Amino acid sequence: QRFPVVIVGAGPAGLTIGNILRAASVDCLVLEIESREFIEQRPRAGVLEEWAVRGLQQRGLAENLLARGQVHNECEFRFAGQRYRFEYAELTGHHHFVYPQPLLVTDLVREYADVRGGAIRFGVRDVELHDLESDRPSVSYTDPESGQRHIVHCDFVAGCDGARGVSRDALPPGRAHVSRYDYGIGWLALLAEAPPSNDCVVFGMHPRGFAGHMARSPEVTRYYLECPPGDDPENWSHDRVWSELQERLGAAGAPRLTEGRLIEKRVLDMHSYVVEPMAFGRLFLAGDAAHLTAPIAAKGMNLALHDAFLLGDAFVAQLTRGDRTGLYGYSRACLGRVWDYQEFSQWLSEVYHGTSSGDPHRAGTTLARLRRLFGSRSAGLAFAEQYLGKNADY
Ligand code: RFL
Repeated sequence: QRFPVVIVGAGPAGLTIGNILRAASVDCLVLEIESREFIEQRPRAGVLEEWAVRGLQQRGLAENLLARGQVHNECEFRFAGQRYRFEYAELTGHHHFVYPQPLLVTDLVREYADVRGGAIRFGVRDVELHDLESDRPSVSYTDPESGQRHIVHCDFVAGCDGARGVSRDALPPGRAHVSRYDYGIGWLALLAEAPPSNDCVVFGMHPRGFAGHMARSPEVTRYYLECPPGDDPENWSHDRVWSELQERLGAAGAPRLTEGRLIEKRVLDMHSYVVEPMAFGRLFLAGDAAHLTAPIAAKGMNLALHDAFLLGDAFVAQLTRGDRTGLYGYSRACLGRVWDYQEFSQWLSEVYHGTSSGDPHRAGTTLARLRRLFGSRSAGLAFAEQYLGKNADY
């Protein structure tokens, strides 16, 4: 079997690249370890930056998103018992979109496999990458039904298999550097079968710990509660979750949260990593496979899409016109935005977690930072620019 490009992983990054290639009539094969049903339901991100949506739209991938996604213009900070609205759209003219990741993945798979005729294998096992430094790389996998081993020869491999994939391990230690940052903080990530309790995102900075409220749909709301890293979700009963949320997100004039059944409850240890460079021989990494951003600033899926636009276009330029410049510059072009978002996540982490650090000095500087956000237009603008994401013309 031979395909010009093999894409490992059918997440937002891999599927976007696949769609870009198919639109240019370049053949590719996507290999995914999970089933189609599983990836279409896996709950995760929801906040998309405007430039990312525009990038999808320009590639014919945003029809449902634009019809059904919500536009978000402001967010709310709650601290010291008060509510503070941050109207970032009014300040900048830009907004966010909220569209759950499983819906985006569903749209991308349908377009890739059912409309653009892209090849995809679900449920594959033991994916291995071979001869990446040669001009005849290949990828092998075990077929789930026959149990047979297949080898696919290709020109390029796109490693889009997320944080727990195998592509990153194919980079020899001497040829790539992985830098890591551990926040030393855990978040209990929750999905509640309950309508949102506010008309925008809420960030609660409380001495008991950070809490977050993010609408996902009219019926489902995502909540976060700061907790010790490595905490057991079983330590968090239904009653404990809701009483902590009510307390940490409580503020003068704020209605009580609408409670509901918890349909997801998992502890995320806040950590990040960056692989440099994001390429090795014929392998190009994209999305979480190359860089993990703790969900503090809701940037991961946006970065995955940014990489995918650049890599998809670069493959098309190379394979249809022999133009190598996109692939040569790919890693450097991605890493600027990656580091920018890593820095913003660290800055925001201090805002979220400073008041609960137990250190009165950190709590004092955090509150000063928050007051500055609302007292100074230029501080507000600087925050809004990072929060909304770097604008890019695609
Ligand atoms: P994905 O989505 O993890 O997709 C990788 C795919 O590869 C498959 N796979 C393999 N396939 C073949 N062979 C192997 N050996 C494989 N190993 C794995 C996997 O099954 C999967 O289908 O990576 P991608 O495409 O890079 O996309 C990254 C985003 O999914 C991720 O950054 C975001 O979900 C992060 N994130 C958020 N990002 C945002 O931009 N905004 C948000 O609001 C936001 N909220 C979140 C988040 C991540 C969260 N979790 C669970 C860490 C909220 C949460 C709770």
